[in-house]
Amino acid sequence: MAMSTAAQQEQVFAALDGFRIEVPSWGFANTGTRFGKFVQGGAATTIEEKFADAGQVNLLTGASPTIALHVLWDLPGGKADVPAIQKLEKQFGVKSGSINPNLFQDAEYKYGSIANPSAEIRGNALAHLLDSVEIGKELGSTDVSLWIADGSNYPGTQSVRRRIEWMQEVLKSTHDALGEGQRMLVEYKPFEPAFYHTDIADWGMALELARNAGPKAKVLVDTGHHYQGTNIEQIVAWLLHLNALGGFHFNDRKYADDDLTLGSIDPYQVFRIFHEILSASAAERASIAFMIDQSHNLKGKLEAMVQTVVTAQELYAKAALVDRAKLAGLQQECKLVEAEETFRGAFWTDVRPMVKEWRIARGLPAEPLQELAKSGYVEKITEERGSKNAKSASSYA
Ligand SMILES: [Mn+2]
Repeated sequence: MAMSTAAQQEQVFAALDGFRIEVPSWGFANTGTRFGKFVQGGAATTIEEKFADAGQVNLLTGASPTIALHVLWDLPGGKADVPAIQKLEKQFGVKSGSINPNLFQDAEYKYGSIANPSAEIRGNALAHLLDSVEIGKELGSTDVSLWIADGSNYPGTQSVRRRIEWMQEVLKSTHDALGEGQRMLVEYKPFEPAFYHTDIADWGMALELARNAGPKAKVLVDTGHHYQGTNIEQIVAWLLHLNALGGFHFNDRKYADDDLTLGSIDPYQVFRIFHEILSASAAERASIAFMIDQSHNLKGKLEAMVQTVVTAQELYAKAALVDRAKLAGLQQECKLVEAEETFRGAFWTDVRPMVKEWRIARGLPAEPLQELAKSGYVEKITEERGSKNAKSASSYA
């Protein structure tokens, strides 16, 4: 028997009350492709503008109270920038979220950062990681989130094994500097920017490096960082089983790391991932950080971010509707069609009216995207930031 609408509503409300997803500072700034950069007049040009935009997304959705910070772009002065960030937190009602070191932009990282054959360059990378840990401590942020772009482009040109040892050493030293309550998340990616071998290419490598570093290190799953056809929810189930799932970078992909809007290509996959999360215990679930990792070159940045948070809420609400007790019984009896219909039925439920009810009940705008359009916020920031962005467009080489 299907759940009654009242019971469904209760499930959806409870799920949405507990659902938070972090927005990335870089999602509000101008970014480009390898081929061109289409500058947007309303893009954030300063850390203050990024906080303002994140605050706006949180006001509209009630679900994004934290902003991921990128050390190099958002705290170029390192720890000295912390008081300014704390001021912005108060001003815009958004807290600092994950701290993201940058080990890929500096020219010295041409042959790698924490896996570079040069001990001096590895030392510089470690120093940046330790600075990032300190920044996280001062901001009271839980996660230092590591994406390591290291790899090589030509067979035979690097020792894959030596590079493993070097990474282990740096990651262990970073782990040992973490404070109480702080964590280190290790992200993986099969290729790009390296096109022959990537030093942390899949979840197995990330898991082993995390385990070797210590108990505060967990794996970060970026949904766009998998080969076609990879069963991501199975990876999620394994990481949950091993108490090694730290969090997610959400986005969607059609071909590779495309940074497309979450759920725009395969919403059913996001639903399946959320089902695994909601099958976990409340304690397990509480330790999983949901983050958006998208930077849109064509869509309006505010609109894209609100649309993504709303989509995440809708897919999470759908997954909340899976009758997991019933499903467990059907799985045990191998009642395949009934099990699949129970699972699929939740996915096909139109949760939008219930999500809207939830927004109204929580004093939030019933339609966040429409509210954004009505608010005139995008026009206002385009007006304010337009000339700065036009300048950056002409100086972009
Ligand atoms: Mn990512």
